Amino acid sequence: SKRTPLIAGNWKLNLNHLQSIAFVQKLAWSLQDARLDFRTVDVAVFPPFTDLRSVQSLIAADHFPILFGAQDLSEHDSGAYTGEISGAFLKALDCRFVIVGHSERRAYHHETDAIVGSKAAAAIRHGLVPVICVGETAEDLETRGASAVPVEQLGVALEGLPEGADFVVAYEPVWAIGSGRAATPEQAESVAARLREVIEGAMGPDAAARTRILYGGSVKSDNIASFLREPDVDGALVGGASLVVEEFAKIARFQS
Ligand code: G2H
Repeated sequence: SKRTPLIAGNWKLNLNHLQSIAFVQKLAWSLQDARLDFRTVDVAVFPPFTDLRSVQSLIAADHFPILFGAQDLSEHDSGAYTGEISGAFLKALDCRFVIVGHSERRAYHHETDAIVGSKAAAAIRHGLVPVICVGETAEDLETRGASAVPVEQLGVALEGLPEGADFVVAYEPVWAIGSGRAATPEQAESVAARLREVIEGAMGPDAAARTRILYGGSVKSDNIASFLREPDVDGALVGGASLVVEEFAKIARFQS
């Protein structure tokens, strides 16, 4: 595809700020030793908020070609919202990306499609690239098929985005997350292709051609290449396997 693949490591609630420095350093060295051509793939990590400053400093000091982002943001820009982190704060830390609407936040923090849409809009407002997560549960899959819920979720999330907005979509079937049971490449492709149509309908053909759609859910070094061979899958959002340096480095090197 004409789109540069994106390999994104979602650390979730793992690695404190000290561990994050050692991890990113080892990852960068491993990728440099392997002579990864960073012009052919974007590699990004998504640490907890409290790690971002350390990761930013390390990457800037050593000129590591690794991108980073946060796992969530507030839909608000400032004010009396105890415990929240705004897009402006993330931008000030040089975050490129921010994940919005991960299924764990939808499930445990009651984030609705509308909230996820507001968060995506907040990200854009602050010059961040939202990684908009969508995906069906096992029950959705049984009752409505694979694509109905992700299509609905993405439709709502795109409603508030301005024309020309730069965003990424991550298709993560909930039944495949952390379960060791990844979707097949064919399943991922069929939903990704539908999501690309949703992007085209909402944002136009240029956006549809340009926007990266990732697959997420039990991605590992031994299945990554099969997903990336699909025409509408442009990368992966990786959880568990992103926490082991050599494994994540292998995933980033899926082309070699
Ligand atoms: C899905 C994925 C990363 P895992 O949540 O976002 O996690 O790779 O552990 O299934």
